[in-house]
Amino acid sequence: MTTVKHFQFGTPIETGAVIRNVPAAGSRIPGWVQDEAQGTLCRDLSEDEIVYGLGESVRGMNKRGWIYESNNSDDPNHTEDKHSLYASQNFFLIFSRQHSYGMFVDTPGKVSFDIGYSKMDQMKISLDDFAANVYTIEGENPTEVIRSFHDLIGKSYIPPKWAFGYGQSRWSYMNEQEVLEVVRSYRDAGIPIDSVYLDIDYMDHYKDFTINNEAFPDFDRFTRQMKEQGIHLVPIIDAGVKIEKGYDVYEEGVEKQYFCQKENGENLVAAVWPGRVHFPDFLDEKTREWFGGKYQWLISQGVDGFWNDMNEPAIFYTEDHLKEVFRKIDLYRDQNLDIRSFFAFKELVDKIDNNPEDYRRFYHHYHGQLVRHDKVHNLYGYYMTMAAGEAFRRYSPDKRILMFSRASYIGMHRYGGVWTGDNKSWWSHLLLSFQQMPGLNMCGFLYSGSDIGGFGADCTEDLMLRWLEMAIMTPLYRNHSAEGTRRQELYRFEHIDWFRNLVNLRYALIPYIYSEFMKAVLSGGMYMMPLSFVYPEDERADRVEDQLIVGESIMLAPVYLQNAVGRSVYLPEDMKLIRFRSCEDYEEEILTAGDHYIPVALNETILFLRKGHVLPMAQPAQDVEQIDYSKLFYLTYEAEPEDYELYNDDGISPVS
Ligand code: MIG
Repeated sequence: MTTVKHFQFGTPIETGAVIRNVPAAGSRIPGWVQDEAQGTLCRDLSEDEIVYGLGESVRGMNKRGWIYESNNSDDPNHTEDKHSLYASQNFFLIFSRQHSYGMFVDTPGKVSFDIGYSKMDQMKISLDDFAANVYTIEGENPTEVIRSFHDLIGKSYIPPKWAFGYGQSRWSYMNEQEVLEVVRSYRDAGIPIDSVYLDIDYMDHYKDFTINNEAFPDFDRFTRQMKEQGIHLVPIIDAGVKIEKGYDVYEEGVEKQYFCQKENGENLVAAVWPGRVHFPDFLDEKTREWFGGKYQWLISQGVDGFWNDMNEPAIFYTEDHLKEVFRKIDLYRDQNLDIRSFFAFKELVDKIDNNPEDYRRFYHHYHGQLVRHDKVHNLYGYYMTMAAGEAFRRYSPDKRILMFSRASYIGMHRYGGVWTGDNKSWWSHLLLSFQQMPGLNMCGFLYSGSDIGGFGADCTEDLMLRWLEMAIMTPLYRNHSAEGTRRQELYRFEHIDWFRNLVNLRYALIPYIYSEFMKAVLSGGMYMMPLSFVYPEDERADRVEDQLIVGESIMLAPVYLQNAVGRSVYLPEDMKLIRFRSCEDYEEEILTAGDHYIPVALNETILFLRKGHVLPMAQPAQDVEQIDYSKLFYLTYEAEPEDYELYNDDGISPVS
């Protein structure tokens, strides 16, 4: 049994995140000290309370000890000192062995969550505007609370099944030949693959919904040719629309007033990849319908997956701000630049991108009102993805389309998944991306994952191996990297057989991964969760930061340190260790509850099978469609294969 309550204070701006009507029970939240003048909510935290959630934020699974700020930011340096990443997922769960308490602070503006930063035993939520819909959920255990929350916000987006296969991405594969070479190299190496991602250079001068015809002379034919080889091409879509005479998307947008305007009614001129752009006003229904319809142009050419980028939105500069900067720089021209003035001078250019002032320069048409962008900033990526999601329902009612986004807010989880953006090829980010998964799941984003191998910086072979092992059950399984970094397609490394075995193992696990993912979505539950969700009575379990439960049968405990040849693992109960070198070459060993040091060589993946549970597995296949469900085999630990309830479907038809 859970108790869901709704409180409303101030005049909150609607977000659309909550789909179930819970009448507001007043404006004072029991158990919290509310200070309207300060715009804060405070509550003490007892020593045994753990705070989970807040989506893809920095630091560990237990969020205590830092300030997290919901302010969607295009910041590619995900270091511990940051407060905001790309998403605002304002749900957290306070867990103790006695009770679980969830809270969703539903407001589209800036919110900060000081979780034991100012005072170690206190939590303080601050809102820029003291107006919000707040939902609290009390229950006996975390699983119940999460189900109740997901019931409130609606089920997670479901991708096509092929989107659980391996994806290869790079900024950018420049043309048809490069894509063909990637596919051929994977096939030659015998490494399974289902998708190749097209980054910004597939477009003509970074114009959304165009194709560079020199690089891809017959895109329609090419996508279909790829499809015949079992490969889905997944193009990127950016938020900004290039300002260019004769470009239809730009001209239609200007004519029909689909773009965000400034106070004086002119369209805002900002800049991203193509130079000057306008931002579609995704908060306006008519703009969504129009922009969403544009995806259809690519769908009609055989595309069945997209990723939405730069939708915080990222801003290099606005024209107005740029002018100001030039004017100000000039004031320094004849000065003797000393310590203060030099840095002030330097900052003028350094702080030009994603500048807070720029987010106050433009407006949205939202529910019949003009709303300044900063008040609804965190909804922009959500509504862009909603535009696509609504269009997919219109134009592709019989077929699921892959969609994931960089910026997000709770509510977007019904239209697409997320990836965690521009991480780095760092060991610390391998661990970070593991720890981000349960927070994302709690907030409803079940289809998610990180750039495997790391986006920025140079990837090494051992890091790539460990990352693929860590992510072996992560729904989105995509290797992506930035321009200028070391190439990290798997066939470029030395031990191709290790990579082949590893990705084969991923494919062998897809029946389980898909089954558990779908069951979690359909029941409103979690797919990847902290140990305390399964062992709430175990006081060691809730302090474990580097192990997760995936579905009903498996515990993961990846190796995440450079040069480590094993790791310590805590078992809350007896478990069966399965050590895979390949799908055929594996060993099973029963381990008793407690602490163990487990050696794990670079080419090994370890899984822990829970007692009384089953792990269904398939023979490896070169792509998801070829997985043969008639040849499943089962690893068991004090259970029979029949004890496992396998969910399966055609992987394409929409499921409601
Ligand atoms: O910041 O399109 O996060 O995945 O490769 C660069 C180029 C813009 C950011 C995305 C990244 C993508 C890149 N984009």
